[in-house]
Amino acid sequence: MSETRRFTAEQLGEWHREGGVLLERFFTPEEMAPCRVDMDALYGDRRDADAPARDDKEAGAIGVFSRDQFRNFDDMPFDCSPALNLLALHPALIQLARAALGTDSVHLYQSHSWAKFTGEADFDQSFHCDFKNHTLTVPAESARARTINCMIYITDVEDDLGAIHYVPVSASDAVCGGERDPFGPEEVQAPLQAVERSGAGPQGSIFAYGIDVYHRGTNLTRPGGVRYTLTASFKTAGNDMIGWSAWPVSFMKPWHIYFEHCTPDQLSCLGVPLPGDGFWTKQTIERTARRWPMWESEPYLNAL
Ligand SMILES: O=C(O)CCC(=O)C(=O)O
Ligand SMILES: [Fe+2]
Repeated sequence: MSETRRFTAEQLGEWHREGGVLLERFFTPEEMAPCRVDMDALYGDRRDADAPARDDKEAGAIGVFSRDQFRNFDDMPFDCSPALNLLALHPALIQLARAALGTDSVHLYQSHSWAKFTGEADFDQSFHCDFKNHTLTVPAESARARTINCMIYITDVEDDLGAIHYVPVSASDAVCGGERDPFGPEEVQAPLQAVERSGAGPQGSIFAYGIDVYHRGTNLTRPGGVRYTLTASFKTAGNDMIGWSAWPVSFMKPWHIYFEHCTPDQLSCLGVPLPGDGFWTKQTIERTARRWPMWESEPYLNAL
């Protein structure tokens, strides 16, 4: 893959050291424009431009998770154009995941779109780590057994538009030592908040983090505000500790978009073996071609 790297060694070093890094303008405005159109098509009619910002907490209280924060949240694939559907499999993102995890063999295990509108909910959350719903164990220490979790900003994500807040690993270690409680106990909330950073960034940026990083969603307070994001989470292929989506479960969704538009490399991130893999025989290729008629089977046939 001859994709130009869109991240520096310093940024990758920060991700390894501190667990989270903001990669500003990773995607171009040209790449983002059709994704924004897709998000509007999927969620735009849910917006109430006149809704006042909600703040369900008492003054100074810590945020809480609530169901209404997730009202406009959906797992890939999406009923829209290929632009948003293929964003999580962009070659530059796959390259980032491979570099971070230190392996060529990565799988996309989670990708969801999420629309947040001012007033739809109080989006303030308490500090937590995402390993609660990505593994039954705990975050790994070795890079290869970790995950890289990317939040892609399809709109500008400014501080009054619900920017994620996070605590770099060195700062949270100073508060909690090596302790990581996925739910974030009450006694660490205020000290973590004192050292939190904002992940605010312009459209096309990525906040790349790990499941061991304390972070929280924040409220949208701008009148008529909207925040669109897409998640893309990668693991090393074969890391059975990590999970979220079993892609075939959503077989009624438009998977044909992927078979029509993805390269073999992109498909491999969904668990479709690469050309040359022992799975591919004349029969498996013929059956796959019948199932997905727009699939380009030639590279697979050529590698037999
Ligand atoms: O959307 C965000 O900014 C963060 C949300 C979050 O951390 C979560 O729901 O686990
Ligand atoms: Fe989270």
